[in-house]
Amino acid sequence: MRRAKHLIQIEGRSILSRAAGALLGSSAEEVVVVLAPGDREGVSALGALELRGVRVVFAESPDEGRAASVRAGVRATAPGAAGLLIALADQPFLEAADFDALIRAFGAGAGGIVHAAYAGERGTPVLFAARYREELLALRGREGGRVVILRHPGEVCAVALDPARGRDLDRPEDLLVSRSMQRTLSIIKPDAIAAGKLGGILQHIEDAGLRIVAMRMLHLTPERAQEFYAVHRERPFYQGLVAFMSSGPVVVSVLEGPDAIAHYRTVMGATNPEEAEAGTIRKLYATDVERNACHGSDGPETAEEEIAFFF
Ligand code: IDP
Ligand code: MG
Repeated sequence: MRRAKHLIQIEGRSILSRAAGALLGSSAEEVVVVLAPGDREGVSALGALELRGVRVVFAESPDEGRAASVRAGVRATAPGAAGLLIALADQPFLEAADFDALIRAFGAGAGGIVHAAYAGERGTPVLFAARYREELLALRGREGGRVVILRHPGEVCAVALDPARGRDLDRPEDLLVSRSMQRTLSIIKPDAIAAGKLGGILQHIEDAGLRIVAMRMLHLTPERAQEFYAVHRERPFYQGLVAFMSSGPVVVSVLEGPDAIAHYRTVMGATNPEEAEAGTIRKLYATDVERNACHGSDGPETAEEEIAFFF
């Protein structure tokens, strides 16, 4: 099954959760996320953000297009709000400071509609004064906030943001980057092997679309484990980690696939299983932050080094 776009992961977080998290960190008074009706995966991707105050509502009609999402979001905001900032999940590189720049310009009276501009071109997010609430609620079909912007040229003000942070995932170059074929190193750690989870984890890896192109079971000596984790030499957990990694057999493998390095990190979940998303290997099989079932390379250079370490 193809994952919906807002669940695409970057550095271990869905783009939805990245965007909502950045908004939560901004000076916006409330953050409302609009999902398609019944999008339970979207809800679970938000995870702890809901506890921190992000509110989830569902679009009014799944097939109508953008207007139904705008209406649901606007309706869910407090009627007393001075302004409504509309942002998209597929701009996952924007930061709280970017949203704050729009909010500050709006607060300073720059205009009734404040939009982001990238290298002089109008873009999202867009902040509408509360007086446009009814016009936003009147949008239909594929109409978005643009329609309202075009109606009020005299009210519009641009705030320049860094185009690198404003890029969205629709651009071909972003898709190209995220689709490139890669290899990554996987280690199934001693805790998982001892618990009889090797088969389950390998199945999980294959089900995630990663191809196992090389594989070996071996027992790391403490010296080899030290060498493998040398980057963590100064960390307080280093000695324990080395003892754990050399405590029993491991299975090392090379995984191949589109965007394999980041994809496998996503499939594994966060280092600490308590923070790992539901359905990830670490959530399912890890015991704690040390005995966390698996290893995956964290970048192209480390992948190359780590593959050469074993193969
Ligand atoms: P990663 O495996 O997700 O890349 P790293 O930060 O590179 O995480 O840490 C390497 C390994 O060291 C982890 O997978 C885990 O086994 C162990 N580790 C990381 N942080 C801690 C900690 O705080 N306590 C104990 N062990 C840790
Ligand atoms: Mg690491």
